[in-house]
Amino acid sequence: MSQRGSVSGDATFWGPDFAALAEQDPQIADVVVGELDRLRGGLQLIASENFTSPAVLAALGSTLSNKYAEGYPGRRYYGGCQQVDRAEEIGIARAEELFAVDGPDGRVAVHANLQPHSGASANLAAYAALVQPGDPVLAMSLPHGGHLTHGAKVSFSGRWFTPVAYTVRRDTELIDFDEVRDLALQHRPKMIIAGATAYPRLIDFARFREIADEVGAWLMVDAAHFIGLVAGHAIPSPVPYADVVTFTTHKVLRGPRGGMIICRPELAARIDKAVFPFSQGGPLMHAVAAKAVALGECLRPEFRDYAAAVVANSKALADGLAAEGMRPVSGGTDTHLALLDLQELDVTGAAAESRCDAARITLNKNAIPYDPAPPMTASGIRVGAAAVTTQGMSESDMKDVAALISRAVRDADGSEAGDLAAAVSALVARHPAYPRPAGG
Ligand code: DSN
Repeated sequence: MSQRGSVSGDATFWGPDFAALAEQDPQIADVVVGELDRLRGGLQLIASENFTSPAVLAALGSTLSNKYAEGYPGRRYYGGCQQVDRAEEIGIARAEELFAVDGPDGRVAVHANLQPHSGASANLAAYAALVQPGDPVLAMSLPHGGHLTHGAKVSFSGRWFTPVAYTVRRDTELIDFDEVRDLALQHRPKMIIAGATAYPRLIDFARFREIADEVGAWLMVDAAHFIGLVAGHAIPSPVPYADVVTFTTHKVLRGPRGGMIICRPELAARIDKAVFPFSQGGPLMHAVAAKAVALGECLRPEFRDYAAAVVANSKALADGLAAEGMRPVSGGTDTHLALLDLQELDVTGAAAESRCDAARITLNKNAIPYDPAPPMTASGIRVGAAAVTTQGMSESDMKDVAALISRAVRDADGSEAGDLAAAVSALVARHPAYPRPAGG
């Protein structure tokens, strides 16, 4: 088989050419190389990040970036969309195959929209499709792990709609379903949102569905964080319960930066119109093609192994950090991420983030439930296992990672940063991200 596999057409490929960038614009080439070095040389533990494959990156860097394609496959406002139509059709078919679920009466079909530019854009489109300005929307409080688009006053969601926030219980740090139901009965929301950015546990979608049905609300699941685990069959799917599922494609799912929506087929036209023309113009067809590539990767059996390994590594990391004196919020994790309370160590989340940064460990400060500290200081850190699992680390590596984080977090004067950075480099060298080709 040739290097180009079974690709038809002109054999002269024209795609990302790093040498051309280096020659034409050394300043930006230096940024690109610097970022690759950062990824290769450190530990990437931000729970919302991952390492995309070279195939995804090639689609992103392709000439599909040039094409205007307002509309949907076969119904565009521009000519010349034959090729981008194929990319979007392939991606939609893969998404529909990946996220359809088995119900009591056979496969439950879904509709997919690959055009949202981001998770926030996907959420805006879901609001636009299902609710009216001013409507009450019930979603998780941001400081308890929600998202800006779940009703924060600084976002469209808090300004144009009437947000009502549910929280987690103080004792268990789990979603308080008694409160969710009470708030739903009191405020009669038109939409309930399940999903979070810093909630380490499984979400009971059936319970959310019951409450939504009781008050006649739509159920939207913002699955951005965990959709990759759903795609890999590592955790239960929200699809049987939700009217609409929104997500990003770049977290555990391991695709390009972007958004997507899955919905029940009867909502397809509403969702599609809410994405284009209501809230977006031309889709980013290079990103749509890259999403198709990632969805193809998710359909392979090895993605299930990957998703299971992410959860195993995340649990091992949370356990390791607990053994080092950091308290996992809710007692642990069922997913790709853990939230750690550092109050016992008397170290703020902000200090921990910058101390880890000095040791080449990238993670983020994060509010914990009922956090006494302001968000830019925070009392916790959030860690995720998606990227380290992609680079081949295992549960035993997570013990080493936890020990390195612990030393870094306690390194108040920075005296250990050099030694720690060297230890991090040695660890990641055993599992290189974006490995250099043999002889390269
Ligand atoms: N900013 C993302 C995260 O880190 O969780 C959510 O949008």
